[in-house]
Amino acid sequence: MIDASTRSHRVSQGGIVAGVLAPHPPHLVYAENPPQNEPRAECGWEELRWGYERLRKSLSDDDFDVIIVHTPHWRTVVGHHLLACPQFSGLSVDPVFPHLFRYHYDLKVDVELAEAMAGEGQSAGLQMALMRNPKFRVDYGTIISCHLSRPQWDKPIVAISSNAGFDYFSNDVGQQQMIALGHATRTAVEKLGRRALLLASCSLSHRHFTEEPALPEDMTHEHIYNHNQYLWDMRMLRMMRAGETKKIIAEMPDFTDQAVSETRAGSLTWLIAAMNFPNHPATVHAYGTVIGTGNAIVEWRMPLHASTV
Ligand code: 2X7
Ligand code: FE2
Repeated sequence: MIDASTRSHRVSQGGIVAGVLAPHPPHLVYAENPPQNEPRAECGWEELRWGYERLRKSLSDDDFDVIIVHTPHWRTVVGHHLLACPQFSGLSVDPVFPHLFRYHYDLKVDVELAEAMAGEGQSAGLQMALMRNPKFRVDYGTIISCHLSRPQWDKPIVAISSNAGFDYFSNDVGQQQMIALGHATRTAVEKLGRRALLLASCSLSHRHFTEEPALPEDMTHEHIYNHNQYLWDMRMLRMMRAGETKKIIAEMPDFTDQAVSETRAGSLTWLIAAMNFPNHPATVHAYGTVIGTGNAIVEWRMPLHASTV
């Protein structure tokens, strides 16, 4: 039994405050019309956007120092890379949807934490690298998850690339690496006493349409395109709501293949391992499709941080 004084002691020591499955369809930023994004939209994808709104409300009382995000759209062939300059700014354009996402970003990085994570990863036998080029263009997976979770951009971030181990070896090998990276992340956070919000920037099932409607936000075209993949998404969400994260990890290689899922990038496995396989229920803030892909916004509040500070 952990009493209140133990809890606040642990909070002041730092740790993972919450972990979130925080998908990054550029359409969601497009439909929000923030000043940083050039294209303008009328509306669209409300279920998911309102889900992100619920997430932001849920997080608003949390006192976290840093956001750590694992992104599928910064692909690295050799090792796991981390942003490691104090600041990055520039224009991020989605290569597939340049008419929806042209976003002017200006973000700060917790370099000390990035270095500590790289050190812990290396000690665990992983190949790690630090991105020291301040002109490096930050990918849209990082920017969109961070923007939708915390549009104020008032917290430093650490962004982690997705290594191609899943493709070069197998889902099982890729997953083992992501579990090691998750543990290394948690160790670094705790050693430095940071209070961290973790984001796994990925969708679930990934079957999508092949022709875009003339008006991208015309919701009459938006739906699931494959029932089997939808059933897989529902199975994953059921396990999340039941606190069965070990079962999720066990089934992840099959889910990844059969639902052609973006979990192939490793983000969700990393998140679950970093939280040390929680067995309490997650909150599903929303599920919806974007160009037919399945996307869920899911929050695991870590119990030690649930009602403290
Ligand atoms: O990168 C993406 C994605 N993961 C899901 C939906 C739509 C576009 O881009
Ligand atoms: Fe994606």
